[in-house]
Amino acid sequence: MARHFRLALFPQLPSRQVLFPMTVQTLPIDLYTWGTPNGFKASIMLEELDVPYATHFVNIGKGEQLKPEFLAISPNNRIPAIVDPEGPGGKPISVFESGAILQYLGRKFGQLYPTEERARVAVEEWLMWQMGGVGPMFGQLNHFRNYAVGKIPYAIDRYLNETHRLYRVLEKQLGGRDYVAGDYSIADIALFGWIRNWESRGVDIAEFPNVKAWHDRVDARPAVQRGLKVKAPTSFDLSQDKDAQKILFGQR
Ligand SMILES: N[C@@H](CCC(=O)N[C@@H](CS)C(=O)NCC(=O)O)C(=O)O
Repeated sequence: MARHFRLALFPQLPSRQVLFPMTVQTLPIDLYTWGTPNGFKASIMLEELDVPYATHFVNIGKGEQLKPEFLAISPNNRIPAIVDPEGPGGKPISVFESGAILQYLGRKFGQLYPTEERARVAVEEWLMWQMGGVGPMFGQLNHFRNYAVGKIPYAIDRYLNETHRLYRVLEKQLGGRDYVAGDYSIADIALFGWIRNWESRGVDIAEFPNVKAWHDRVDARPAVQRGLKVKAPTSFDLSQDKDAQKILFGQR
C-alpha cells in the first residue's frame, strides 16, 4: 500500500525524495539466499530499506535450488530470489536475478535508485557492468583458480587479467567520486559483495586506492554490516566436497 504522507511530514527533505511516495511494507518480504556475493546484494538492500523480511536459506551445496518449489520462483536455479506478498496491485510477486531484485526494491521503496533519467542511466550502467562483467568474470576466475580439476594456466591468466582490468575500470570511475554512479545506490550494493575479498582473487588492492577507499566507505554502513550477517547457517568446502561439486559444476 503506497502512502503519500512524506511531503506533509518531512517538508525539509530534498525534492528528489519528496517527489517519491513512501511505501509501507506490512508483510515481510521472503528472501531466498545463501551467504554469497549475489545473496548479499539482496540482504544488504533489504537492510538499507529497513523493511520487514524473512530469510529462507537454500543450501546450494545440497541441491535445494533444484527443488520444484524453488524453481517456481527462480527458474534459473540460482539464489537470490524474493517473494513480495505486497507486489503490484497488492498481489504477491516473485523476483529472481539479483539485479532485477535491486531494481524492483529500489523502485518500490523509492530509494537508492534515482528517478531522474541521467542519474538512473548512470546507476543502470554500473549495475549492468557488475551483472554482466564483474560477477561472471570473477566467478570464472574463482572456478579455475580454486576448483578446476588440474590447473589450466591459460584459463587462470585469462580470468585474472580480466579481473584486474575490471578493478582498473572501477578505479578510474571512482577517481574524484565517493560512489560509483552519483549518490550511494543499488550499483554500489551490487558491486560491494564482489569487490571485497580481493586477496582470494589474487588482486593487490594497493594498486587500486580509490577502490579500497570506496570499499571502506560502503563497508562502514551499518546496514551493509547487517546484510553481510545474512549468511548460510552451515558451510561446505567446495574444493573438497565432491557431492557439492557434482551439484554445482555438473549441471547441464
Ligand atoms: N545472475 C545471477 C547469478 C546468481 C548465482 O550465480 N547464484 C549462485 C550463488 S552466488 C547460485 O545460486 N548457485 C547455485 C547453482 O549454481 O546451482 C544473479 O545475479 O542473481
